[in-house]
Amino acid sequence: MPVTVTPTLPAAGPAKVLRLARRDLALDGHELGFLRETPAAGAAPQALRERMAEDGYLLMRGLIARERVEAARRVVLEHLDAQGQVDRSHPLMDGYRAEGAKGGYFGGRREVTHQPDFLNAVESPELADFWAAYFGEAPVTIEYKWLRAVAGGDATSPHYDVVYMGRGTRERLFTCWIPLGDLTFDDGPLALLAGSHRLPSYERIRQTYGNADADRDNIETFFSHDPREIVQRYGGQWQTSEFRMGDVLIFGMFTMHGAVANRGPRFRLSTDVRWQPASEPMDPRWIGAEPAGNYAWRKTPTEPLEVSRRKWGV
Ligand SMILES: O=C(O)CCC(=O)C(=O)O
Repeated sequence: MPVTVTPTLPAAGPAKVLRLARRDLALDGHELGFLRETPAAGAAPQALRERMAEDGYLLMRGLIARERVEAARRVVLEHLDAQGQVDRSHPLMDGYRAEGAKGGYFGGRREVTHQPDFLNAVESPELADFWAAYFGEAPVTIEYKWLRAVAGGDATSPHYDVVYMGRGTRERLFTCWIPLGDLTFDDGPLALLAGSHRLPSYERIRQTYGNADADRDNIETFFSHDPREIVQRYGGQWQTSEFRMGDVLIFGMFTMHGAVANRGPRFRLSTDVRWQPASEPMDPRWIGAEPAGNYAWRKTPTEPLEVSRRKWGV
């Protein structure tokens, strides 16, 4: 029997339908609802830790100064523009795609991610202060930055981050998903599966898939391409939101997440940056100026998802 989490209910009116990974879901508060917000100002660290334990995420509105995020957005758009990917019949900062533009994954591309204006946002004092308070000790951020310019096409399928970066601390490493633009639902925001980090119905998934390692096991790394299949079998609720620059969505390594498809004409720009206590072990694959990253993953044919799931019995 799937265990449910407290559903978040939508405003009255017809439900919008969003494409999450490869499945259309109604944003009606059943399989898909709204992320719960946490005020960025004034929350006590203990209350934040409790909410993280309960929800598996914190949606912090306006945590980073908007101007910093705008400057980081400009860095990324200038890079895309130099590649001819931006439709310059609109202002650059509007981020419209040129015809045929595919966007791209720019993780680890230091000529973009280590521009001062980019680092000023993703390693901002606001974030450093937040993490120092949250951990109650000095924080550190992983030097490698994940960066995406998402055009149309398939959106990120559901997964746990731990399969990519689980060789250091697993319990005190957190992802900050930072939209580098104001995002409507049509721009393709992130979605999280509330409950996947703690519901007993997910225990076997955490014990099997959650102990997989992209490099050691060379698995596909996604858990499913179908968000409905997961909630129907295991419970919980997908949750998403629209975003403004400065908002940060924070979650742990065992919170299942994926993305809503970008159905608009603009790029969905976002970065994922990771923070942890400086005292805890770091995954060696991601540290230093030239990290190995997922060095073995996909170097040979990956194990198909169906095979992995059969082995795990989930
Ligand atoms: O932005 C996306 O589409 C995926 C991001 C993600 O998987 C992450 O932040 O770990």
